[in-house]
Amino acid sequence: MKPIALITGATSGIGEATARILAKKYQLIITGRRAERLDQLESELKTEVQKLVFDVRDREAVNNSIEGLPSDWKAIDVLINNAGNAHGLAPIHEGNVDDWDAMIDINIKGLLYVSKAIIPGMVDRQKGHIINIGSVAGIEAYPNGNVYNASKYGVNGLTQGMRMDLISHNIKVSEIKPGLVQTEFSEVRFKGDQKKAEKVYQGYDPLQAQDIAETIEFILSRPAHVNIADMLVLAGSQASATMVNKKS
Ligand code: NDP
Ligand code: 8X3
Repeated sequence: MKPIALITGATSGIGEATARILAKKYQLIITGRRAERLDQLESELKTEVQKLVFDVRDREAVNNSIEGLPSDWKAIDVLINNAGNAHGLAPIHEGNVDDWDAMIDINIKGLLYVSKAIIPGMVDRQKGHIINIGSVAGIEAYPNGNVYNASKYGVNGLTQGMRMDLISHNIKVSEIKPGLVQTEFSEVRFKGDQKKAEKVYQGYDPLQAQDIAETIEFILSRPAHVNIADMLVLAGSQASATMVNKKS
């Protein structure tokens, strides 16, 4: 039987690409709010799949979904805490409080709710690997990024704390901090404004979801005595969160 990996945010971008890559070696629990996308993905994956439809902000739904897994799916070996987004890009004094709530509730509290539902089982089994998807935005603030930055700084802090708390239980905790990845991220940040979203990725070759998925695959493929604890993965033309060598 293959080991079991649960991926949050598998309906698009990094999470979806990760599901496609990990399907080679893992049974997968794929999660997200958009059920039809999970159905489509399941039909394309050549591995055993369980689909869980929940909003990571809904603690009861998270718990019920994970508790409701069939008994032979409960021993989750790998957790990819990927679900998350930026909502808005505005100076702090003009920020939309609903956007702030969304980013804190999804990127930090949602990650915690899912982790809380899964980590105790890993502790019981004395086995597991958690990979949190942070961001370059979690080590470098940038203008108008404020609350998104804070949410990813939070992921960075949580990753370090989780690693310390879980080290004695044989559970590895890693974080990947991607730079600019061309996914639905900017469409969500700009609330469906395609022109604004496309502009983010023009004039250079941004990272693709596949690049981060391959990084996840690499981290998971290391032997037991190695933990890739922290990886900053930038686009080739990117020097920092805000510095990109654009051709036009
Ligand atoms: P996408 O918008 O393509 O994917 C986001 C995923 O998160 C979707 O599957 C979405 O599923 C899920 N998600 C969002 N909100 C919720 C919610 N409330 N409950 C459950 N699932 C949710 O973006 P990316 O793939 O780029 O983003 C994935 C992660 O990578 C995020 O944590 C993001 O912050 C991080 N990241 C992205 C970078 C980039 O430049 N793209 C760079 C650095 C980090 P659904 O809508 O179906 O619920
Ligand atoms: C996403 C990357 O630079 O848009 O976390 O914040 S960035």
